[in-house]
Amino acid sequence: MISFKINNIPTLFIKGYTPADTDTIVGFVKKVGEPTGDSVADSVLFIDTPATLHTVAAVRKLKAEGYRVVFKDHHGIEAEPRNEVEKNREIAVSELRKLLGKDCNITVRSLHPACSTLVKVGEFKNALAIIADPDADGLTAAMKAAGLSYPELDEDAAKLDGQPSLQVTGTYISQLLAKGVATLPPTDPRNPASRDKAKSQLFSQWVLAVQGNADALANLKKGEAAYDTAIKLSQELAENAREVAPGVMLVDVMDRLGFDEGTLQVLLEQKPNCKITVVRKGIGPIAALNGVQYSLAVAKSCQPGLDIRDLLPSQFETGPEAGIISNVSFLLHVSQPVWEKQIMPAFKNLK
Ligand SMILES: [Mn+2]
Repeated sequence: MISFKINNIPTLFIKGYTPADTDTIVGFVKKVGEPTGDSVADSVLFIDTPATLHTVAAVRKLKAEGYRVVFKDHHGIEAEPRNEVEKNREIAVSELRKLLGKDCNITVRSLHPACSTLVKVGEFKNALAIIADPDADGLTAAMKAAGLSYPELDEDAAKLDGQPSLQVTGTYISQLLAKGVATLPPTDPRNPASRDKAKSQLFSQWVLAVQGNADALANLKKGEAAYDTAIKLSQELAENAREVAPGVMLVDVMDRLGFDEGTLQVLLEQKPNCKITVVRKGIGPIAALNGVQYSLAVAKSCQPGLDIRDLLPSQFETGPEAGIISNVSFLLHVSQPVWEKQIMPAFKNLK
């Protein structure tokens, strides 16, 4: 759990994925303050947090306690729901619209690549609390809502929330955040707090650096050196990539640590005829259960036009246990059995 004040507003970074997350959100807000009957001072902004049944439960509890909840997000489903997660997303979105009315603005990523574009600078500077997605998009959107911004923030946020190859292409300050995120310790199921602790430090340092704090900026620059080392390792790995199907470039990084996935992806995409990049790795939510995870991404030049979920059956189970995770059309993560039984044969059907 990551929380700190942004421009004096207590901000909690969390995904509402479990009943415990519901309790954490409600507990956080209640600890910050009791409702007073003032619609501004009682406002709790949810921003960039995907609508789930657990976020709905948190919103419902907060409303019942007398808080005003404003929900702004860009994880709406763009087409027909294709799996349980997407079906539940649609249910959760319609519940939130019913509960919140005009205080609910859930849109789609193609219209709002960054959630910062859903708020005006300082629109929630007198709010009680902010609940944000624990990533760079949630951070930048929460900052802008709280009244801390800079001219290029929206464009930076869209890049930070885009595919890995875009993430380090923003302004210098934005690059420092992207590079910091890229070199965070990986999610370790045996020590889940280690990544959160490092991320919390990075986020809070970055908020200070944006405000011109020299020490924070110096700390972020130290992180840049670690990133440079990661770039060199990525270059070595890219040299060992194999074309496993026409236009599909795979690199195995199972025993490698400290490389940068965004850079690796860019280097793979630069190989002749590359349509899809694949990284076979030992970290990630599927790898945490099965030991191995294949992370597939559509090369930038093939987007839009190629929906990577077309490699899957029309209805599919999703989640780490099912060995399939895909939230957007250009990214897909699968287990070793799904890779062998489903994905490899399906490459034949790629146009
Ligand atoms: Mn986002």
